[in-house]
Amino acid sequence: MNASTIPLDALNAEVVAIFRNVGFSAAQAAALARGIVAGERDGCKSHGIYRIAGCLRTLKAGKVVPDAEPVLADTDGAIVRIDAKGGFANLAFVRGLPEFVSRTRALGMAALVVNDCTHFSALWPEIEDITAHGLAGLAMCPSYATVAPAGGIRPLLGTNPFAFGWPRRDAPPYVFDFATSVVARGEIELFRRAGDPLPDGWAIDADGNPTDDPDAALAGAMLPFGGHKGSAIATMIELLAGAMIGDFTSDEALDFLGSTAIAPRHGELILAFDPSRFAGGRGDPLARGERFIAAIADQGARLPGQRRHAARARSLAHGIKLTPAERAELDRLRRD
Ligand code: NDP
Ligand code: PYC
Repeated sequence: MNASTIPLDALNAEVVAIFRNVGFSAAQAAALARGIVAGERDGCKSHGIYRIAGCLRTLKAGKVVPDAEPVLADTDGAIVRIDAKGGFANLAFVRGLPEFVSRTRALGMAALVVNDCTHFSALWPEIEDITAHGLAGLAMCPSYATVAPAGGIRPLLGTNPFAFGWPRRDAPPYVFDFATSVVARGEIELFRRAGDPLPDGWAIDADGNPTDDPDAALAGAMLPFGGHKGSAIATMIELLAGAMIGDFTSDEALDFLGSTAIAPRHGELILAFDPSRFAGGRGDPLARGERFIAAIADQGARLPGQRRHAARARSLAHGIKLTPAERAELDRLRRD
């Protein structure tokens, strides 16, 4: 069978129907589908429809609240806090965004703290929602313990994603978004599904020996990117987006869930900055950013996000390509 193509809105309707079928509220289902379809649209398969089955397993295990209504805390100052009430982070972010943007404009910078959320998503959709308002943003969260600290052999850190966005006037925003492990765990799971060996340097087995076997890697530990440097950034995320915001660190999240087969539960920390307020009249920060970004591209180097935006343009023009296995999985999930 050949790959099939599906328009974005048709895929969105299918994904919403899958979540509604098993009891997610309309608001939760819409927010989940938006993230998953964005992943497929932008060629980010590790956080696209492949994640739906994990969301449904999380529901079956009783570890996510399918009709949670996030609650915005009554705070003032720079910290906007939203309690996801055990639902997925996606809807909590949507609900917290307007107050977060308005507080950032009023104060020059603000933080959105999301507590008690279940989280499986890529962070770039949230970052793009911030840059769309002309603001710069940083987002981070723990995950569950699957990564050994540099020099160690046992999982302790999560794959802890870290994302940054800078707004641009006449181009898509500069956005990077990466796991602080060598790759996202979802990527290793896709290698296992395909029966392919892992590249060197991604993981160690349960005895601490380097391995290219996805099963041994998933039973052992993944490695941080950049050795001690990635390990330190992942630790910073545990401290800021775990301990500091009163939510689970990755080892606590794994203890709570008892499994990496379902989506992790923890919090998330998102920071936003108003560049014009920071510049304080000392030049136009977006124009200066533009000069710097152009100097990168002038060397022939590609910008982070460039591959995603090219994939997005193709998807918007021609629809989203699904492999036969992906098409079959969607059909199976709709019947379940
Ligand atoms: P990748 O290594 O695929 O990409 C990381 C970033 O680097 C992207 O912004 C990418 O841009 C950019 N990039 C890649 N190659 C180049 C290059 N040659 N030159 C310039 N920039 C480049 O991502 P990961 O596997 O580390 O993470 C994938 C996703 O997994 C992320 O979206 C992350 O949020 C998510 N994740 C979520 C977790 C969670 O707990 N919720 C946990 C871990 C990861 P581009 O996209 O354009 O290729
Ligand atoms: O791909 O590492 C990952 C991941 C963990 C939780 C969500 N995504």
